[in-house]
Amino acid sequence: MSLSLLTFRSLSSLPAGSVLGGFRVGAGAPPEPVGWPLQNLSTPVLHGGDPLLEGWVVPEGAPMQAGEHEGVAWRRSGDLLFGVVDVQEAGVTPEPGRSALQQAAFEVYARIFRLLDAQGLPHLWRLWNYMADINGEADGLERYRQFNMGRGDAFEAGARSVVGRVPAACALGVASGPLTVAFLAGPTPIVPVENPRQVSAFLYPDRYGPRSPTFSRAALVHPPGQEILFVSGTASIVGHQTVHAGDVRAQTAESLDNIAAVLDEASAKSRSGPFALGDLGYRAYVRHAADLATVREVVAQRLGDAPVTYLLADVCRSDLLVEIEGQCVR
Ligand code: 3EB
Repeated sequence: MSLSLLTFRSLSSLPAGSVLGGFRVGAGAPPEPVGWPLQNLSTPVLHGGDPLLEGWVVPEGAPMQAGEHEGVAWRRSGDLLFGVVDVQEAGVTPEPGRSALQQAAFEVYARIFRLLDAQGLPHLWRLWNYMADINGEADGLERYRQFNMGRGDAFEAGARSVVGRVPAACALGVASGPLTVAFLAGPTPIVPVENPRQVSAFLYPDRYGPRSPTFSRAALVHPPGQEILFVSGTASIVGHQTVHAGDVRAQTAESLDNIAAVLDEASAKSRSGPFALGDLGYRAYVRHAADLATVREVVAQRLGDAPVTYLLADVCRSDLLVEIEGQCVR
């Protein structure tokens, strides 16, 4: 069995029988239901083809189970499971002291953990988190920080560690839509990778919010016979501080320096050999469409011909202008 990430031009061109789940990103109207878990992001693709259609696929004829569990749409092949859950904040009833987004984040993650426990696949490998108005303030706290509180509470309620062996992730803002979380899970723990240039996100000091974010800088995961490296969303942060505020060119270069440092650490832990910048496929999230040309110029210098999709999205600190993530599937 071998898992791969494919890019498609139209949803109908997907070999539906072999898709675990995937992503549709673009400015246009959301698609009709496709019969497999699809994370839809209503945000423009700035470069790389709008809409972006990506699917995690297994070989034709591989076993496939599917279901829905407390609103989590999932598909499973062997011991690999991909799921998507969307929650409208307006539809949740916050517990006293919790904001709607905090409650939504808690419920999303609590449902994911219950599903994974029921499936006997307890290990989250990679999370894709998107929400509206991520930098907006409500009830005196930035919404991203509210999300972190709900997520962290759910990890603890689900008996998961909030430090150390935590999944790779990204968390971005889009103009509108529900809190949407996609995930890939499996039977084995991740091998966590941190960045010596950065404080681990799960150890950020409380000036960045009451609960630290719950993610590793990268995760090595091992489907049967394979190794996949997921590099989490990576930004212009050194130590725990944003550097190069207001300078998108320098932020892009710093983000790539951070990814290079993460790849060095991942290479030391790899079963499949070292990782170079050119070995990965990337998504770059750009806050201001007008910065696209600058970001692309720096990326092209460093990444050469590696595939990069550019999306319009808000990064989770208001002074960050760009965030880049990637994966290498072997
Ligand atoms: C950072 O390094 C930038 O909250 O899941 C990157 C990746 C970021 C994941 C998350 C946040 C998350 O802190 C932000």
